Amino acid sequence: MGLILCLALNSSADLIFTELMYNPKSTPDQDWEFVEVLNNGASGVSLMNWKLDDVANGGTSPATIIGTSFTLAAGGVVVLSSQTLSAFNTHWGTSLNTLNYIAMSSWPTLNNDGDSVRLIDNGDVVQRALAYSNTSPWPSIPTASSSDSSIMFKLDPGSATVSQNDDGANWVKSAVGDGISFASATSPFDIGSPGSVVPEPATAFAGIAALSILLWTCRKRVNQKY
Ligand SMILES: [Ca+2]
Ligand SMILES: [Ca+2]
Ligand SMILES: [Ca+2]
Repeated sequence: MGLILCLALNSSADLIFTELMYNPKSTPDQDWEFVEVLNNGASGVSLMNWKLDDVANGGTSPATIIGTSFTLAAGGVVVLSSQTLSAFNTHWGTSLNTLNYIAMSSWPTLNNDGDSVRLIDNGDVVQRALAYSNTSPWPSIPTASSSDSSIMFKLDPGSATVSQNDDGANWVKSAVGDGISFASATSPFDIGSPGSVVPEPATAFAGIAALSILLWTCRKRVNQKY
């Protein structure tokens, strides 16, 4: 029974990071940072007693225990931040969708010039580690106070691999108008898409193709009629 439970909790989880707000415009910087994680696997993953850290970095390596009962369903997305859910909701406003959210008791400050984020399970196994940078091939986000955007993984999360997730070229800076991102409700207006991931391109392309065929058929019928 114990073994089965361990396997259920600790078998390699297929998790990918889908968004990192490592350099928000709002201050203090680390208070408004967040990370978004997608369960890319076929079964739910319990995050009870997992940790989020930023590895050894500049002498600070806080390990934050996610001491809450939470199972991230297959295909589900969760946002982790140091804010209470209420404060996070107020900050991001009505554009925010219903959110899977975990308010962390402490937070591993995400360095603005690059860092590593790790998800460590309840058996101290690193289930996912991602090293990001603020320079090419990663989206350039300067360390100046003008920074305001998160970066998000731009490939179809449903079929993305971990190595694709690790490649900075597959990330893009969030921008209002990209179809998924929006500005926060409170000044100084951070930009991101907490809780939402990039739509599956295959679905979008299929939709566009279907619409094209429909329009072509309609036009043909109109032309035939007149
Ligand atoms: Ca930061
Ligand atoms: Ca750090
Ligand atoms: Ca997002």
